[in-house]
Amino acid sequence: MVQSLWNGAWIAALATGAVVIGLILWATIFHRKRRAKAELPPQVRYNLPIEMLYTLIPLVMVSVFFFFTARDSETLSRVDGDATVKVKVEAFQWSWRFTTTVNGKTLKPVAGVPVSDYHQGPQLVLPTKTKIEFDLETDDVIHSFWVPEFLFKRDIIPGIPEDNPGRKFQITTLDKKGVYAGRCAELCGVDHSRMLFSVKLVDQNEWNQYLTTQAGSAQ
Ligand SMILES: [Cu+2]
Repeated sequence: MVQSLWNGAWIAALATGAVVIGLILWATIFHRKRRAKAELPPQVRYNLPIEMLYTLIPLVMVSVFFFFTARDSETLSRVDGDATVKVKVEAFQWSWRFTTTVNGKTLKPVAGVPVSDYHQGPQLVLPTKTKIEFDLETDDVIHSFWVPEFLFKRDIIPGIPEDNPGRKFQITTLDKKGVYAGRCAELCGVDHSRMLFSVKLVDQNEWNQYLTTQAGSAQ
């Protein structure tokens, strides 16, 4: 959905650019001054139809952009609340603390320190093909949770109460195993660029194994 919104926005922008550049070229080539005469061509002023046209066309274009963006962001921010895996993400200057709850059982939190390689940062392990709910919280300033491969990013604002839906999002489309780089996407202080983490997506077998190893250390 994010990819097609992105593609659609680019196609619309390129089409708009082509029309604008086309009009500029048309005006400069076919309406240039041909002879060295001082007289002005006929001036178009207070022409109601033309003024309406160049008010309405941008309005229609903006409305179309707005419609698709609003429709998709509405779908993307939907949270059902019934996810079996819930992750509490706590951002702080300058790393992350992840606390995973599976079927109501909370695992030991994973916390990190500022690093220069995301492999060294805190690692959040999650199962593929599962509905996962994230709850974002910050201890200090504004941060932003971003895993580029997920095509999703959300700002974490201090002081937002837990029942505010803006803190939460859910993902159901994580289906490819692997280790994905994550970072903070909001300039948050001197070590902002070292606020790195990783998300490891595992299949159901590995996930069960992971839960077994975590069981001993569960709170
Ligand atoms: Cu940050």
